[in-house]
Parts: sequence; structure tokens; C-alpha cells
Amino acid sequence: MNENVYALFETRFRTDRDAICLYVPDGEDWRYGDLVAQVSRAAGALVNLGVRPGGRVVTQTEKTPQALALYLGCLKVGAVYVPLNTAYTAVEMEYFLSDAEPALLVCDTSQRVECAVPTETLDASGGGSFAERMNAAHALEPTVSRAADDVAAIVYTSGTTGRPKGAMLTHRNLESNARTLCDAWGWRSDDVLLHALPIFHVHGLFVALHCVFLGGGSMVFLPRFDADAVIEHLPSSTVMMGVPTFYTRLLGHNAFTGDVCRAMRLFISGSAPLAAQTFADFEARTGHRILERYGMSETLMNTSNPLAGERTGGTVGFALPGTEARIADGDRVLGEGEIGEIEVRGPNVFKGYWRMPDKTAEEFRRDGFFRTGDLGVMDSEGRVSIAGRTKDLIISGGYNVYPKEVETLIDEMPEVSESAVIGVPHPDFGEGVVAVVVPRHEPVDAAMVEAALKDRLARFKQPKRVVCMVGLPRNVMGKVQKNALRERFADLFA
Ligand code: MCA
Ligand code: AMP
Repeated sequence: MNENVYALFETRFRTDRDAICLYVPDGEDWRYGDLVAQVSRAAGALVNLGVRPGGRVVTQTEKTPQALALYLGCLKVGAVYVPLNTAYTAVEMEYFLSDAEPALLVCDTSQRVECAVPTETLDASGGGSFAERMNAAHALEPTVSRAADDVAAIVYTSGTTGRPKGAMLTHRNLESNARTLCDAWGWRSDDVLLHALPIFHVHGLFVALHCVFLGGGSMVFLPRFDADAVIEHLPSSTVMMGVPTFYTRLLGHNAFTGDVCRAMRLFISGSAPLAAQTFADFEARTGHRILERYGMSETLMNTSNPLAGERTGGTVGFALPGTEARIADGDRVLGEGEIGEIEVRGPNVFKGYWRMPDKTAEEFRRDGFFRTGDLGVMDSEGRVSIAGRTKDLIISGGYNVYPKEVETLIDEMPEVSESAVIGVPHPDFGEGVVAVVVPRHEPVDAAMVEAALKDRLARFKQPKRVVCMVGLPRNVMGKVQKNALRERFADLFA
């Protein structure tokens, strides 16, 4: 049996040929028949370019229907899809390309760099050399056979110490999570998903798209989050998924009213903590209780508030069917009400880190549970609340920033003796990145840090504020006390 997840999607697409799949503002809508045809052409183009089953295809493209066809085309030919954030600089890309050793890179023309990897372009307009190759290619049939355990995608997530790690997600991971979420969120064939997330991360790519691909319905395919555009399209949508920043930005908009949400049945939030206040304000404004869920690149979705039962602000709900969640402290599994590390096990949990067997082994318990690095607490009914992180990570507007990566670059500045990068409350991004810097001689300012990081680090990772101190607070072991820094600078963005 072919366990390629695209074979599952394709069966549905073919029965819904005439139904609209993508509403594309300022562009042409795509029916499912169009999607199937474009995916088969993308697959043909990939094979013509020498991409073989198991070969990696790295993409750094804008959000277009053609980019979607490229993603599904990779699945169809049995290749491993490796999506990357468009904000990454050429320096960051160099690392990903050397680590993934792809057969092909597809990027926006403006981001094309000199490299040894065969490169094609796909632009925001939907044009580019890859689009031309798609047009010229013969449709490739049938979908290449894959086993459930074969890798479908590699998603890079940064490491707390070294370089980003590629999380290998299998066809089984993608399929099982898609089925679980369609069930849990009551996906309907007449749902219209308002899709404003980027498609290079798990949330916008696997969670959002796969609900539509498997469960049916259509989506309003916005190129990015823009509050005005979202408000314009909400009245014709039924479901929206977003990071908390989407919801706080909507609440900051006068035109966002209960009436605008009249056709909506479900708002879902994830990727970062949704403040209890935002949950309450949203309900007061619209009557909708946002459904918060919790996941990771390595595990797809783990827990969710219920569709039918009580959705509680400040919690991430219950382990999804098929997934087990527990709270642990080392080898000890904790009881209700005790804070510890969240560990999960199930068909949603990834296969391991690409070419990092030691790192993979470190993150799994002997009984197969994966250590998330998130702290949580479970109540007597199994409802999970996130209580912090054991990993040194900042989540800004739903994007992860690993302080170590930023500190390493700041510490290389000749003017800097040492630095600590922290996240503190930010009204728009949830957490804002702050660099606490100990200068060698003269004060170091934000412009100097910005100049040093400009070409080396994606903009969203760069500090929004730089503050100088004569020394960093340390504990008796010599470790920087980041908690003390976070407390001291808590009001920086207030
Ligand atoms: C943009 N900027 C940011 C961020 N985004 N700075 C900090 N944090 C951010 N998230 C910077 C830009 O570099 C720019 O800086 C300025 O803010 C405005 O840029 P712009 O492109 O206009 O920003 P935006 O369009 O307003 O974007 C904000 C956003 C976006 C809509 C919140 O970041 C976004 O779509 N986030 C979603 C991330 C996401 O999908 N995460 C899912 C990960 P300057 O002006 O100084 O040049 S998957 C995951 O976490 C797991 C699996 C899960 O559970 O889902
Ligand atoms: P990523 O590495 O991008 O997959 O990010 C995964 C991390 O996002 C998790 O380990 C959590 O720290 C965080 N996260 C995801 N969903 C939530 C949520 N609903 N509440 C709090 N943190 C979340």
C-alpha cells in the first residue's frame, strides 16, 4: 500500500475537482482540479531536475499557490521537503544548504545566492524559472510509493547550544496528525479557512493546510497577516488559525467586531502562549472563545482545548487522541498539580534529528517519550497548562529565537565583552528580544549591534532593544541569571 500522505490528499482532490480550493485575493482562484494538475506538473519538473525519492528540496519562497504546488509536488515524487523562513539571510542559508545537502534549492529571485546547489526561482508573482519548468513539464503520474516511516519533510528548529537541527517528519506523522486535527476540530467540507500564516513553518504548513487537504472545504489564501485584509475576509470565512499576535492585532482594530465574525465557527491559537487577557477580551468583543492548542516542530500538535467542551484561557487543553502526555522530573513522572517537563509519545512524534543520532537519543526517554523542553502542569482531568520552558528560547510573534545564536554573534563584536539575550513582555510580539551587553570600553548602542548582525541574522531575531551593564548577574556556579535580567527589564516595552 502506498503510504505517501499525498496519495491520501490526492484521492480527495480528485473527487472534488470542480470545488474551489484556494480563494486568492488579487489573483485567480484555484479549483481542486487545478491544484492536482499543477502538483503533477511540479512533480514532473522536479523529476526533470534530477530530484529522486529521498532527495531533499530546500525552498525559500513567498506564499503563492505555485509554492503550494511545489510542496505537494515534492511529496508526490517522494522527495523530502525542507521549507525555510524567507527572513533568513544568505549567511544563515549557507548553513542549511550544507546541512541538508539538497538536490535542489527553489528560492525567490531576489534571494538567489551563489552556491553549489542547483537553484531554481519561484517569485511572489508565481513566476520564475521553476514556474516555467512546471509549465513545460509533463504531468507526472502516479504518486511515488512511500512507506509510513519514510521522511516527508525536514523542519529546522534551532538548538539551545549549537546549530539548528532538522526535525525529520514522516508520512505517518503528517497523516496521523491531519486525521486527528480534522476530527478534534470538527472539520467540515464546507469550511472556509482564513489562511494568513506563513507556509514555511508547521503551523501554517501542516496544521492549517492539511485540515483543508484532508477534511475538505476551501481557504482564503492571504500572502501574509494583514489586519485589514483579515477583517475584509472574515465575513466569508468559518475558521481561522493564528499566533497570539494575530488576535491582539485584531483586537487593536476598531473595525474588528462581533458582526465581522458572524460566519465564523472557530478561532484557533498556537505557537506561543495566548494571554488569558487576550482570551477574555476576544470573547467580550466577539462572543468566541479562542481554542488554544500546543505543538512543536518535532511533534506536530500534542494537546488541544476541546471543540465541544470547556475551552479555558491560559491552558492548552488535553492530549489529543492517540497522543500521550505526561509531566516528568527526570525519571520521575509527576502527579496532578506538579510542575515539570512535558513529555509526549504518539504517532505525531518525529523520527529524529537529521544526521544527529546523539541529539535524538538525548531527547527521548527509554520508553519512547519525547522531552519537549516545555514546563507544564496537568490537572486531575488531564488538562495541561504551560508553565514556562526548560530551554532558553524566546518566542516573538510566533517565531522562535534562540538567545545563544544571537549572543554568539554579539560577543564577536570587538566592542563587546559579553552579552545576554533575553525575551521580555512585548505588547505586539508577546516577547521582545533584548540584548544586555557588557561593553569593553565605550557604550554599545542599538545601531552598532544592528550593523554587526544585519547580514548575518534574520531581522526577527535581532534585538529590538540594547541595554548596557557593567557586568552580568551570575549565580555561584558562574551562570548568567537570566531571570534576574528578565525581571529587571520587564517593563522595557511597556
Ligand atoms: C516580523 N518582525 C518581527 C516578527 N515578524 N519581529 C519580531 N518577531 C516577529 N515575529 C519584524 C520585521 O523584521 C520588521 O522589522 C518588522 O517586524 C515588521 O515586519 P513585517 O513583515 O511587516 O511584520 P509583520 O508582517 O507584521 O509580521 C508579524 C507577524 C509574523 C504577522 C506576527 O511574524 C507572523 O506571521 N508570525 C507567525 C509565525 C508563525 O507562523 N509561527 C509558527 C511556527 P523592521 O521594521 O525593524 O525591519 S510553528 C510553531 O511554532 C509550532 C509548531 C506551533 O505550535 O505552531
Ligand atoms: P517550534 O520550535 O517553532 O516548533 O516551537 C515550538 C514551541 O512553541 C513549543 O515547544 C512551545 O514552547 C511553543 N508553543 C507552541 N504552542 C504553544 C502554546 N499554545 N502555548 C505556549 N507555547 C506554545
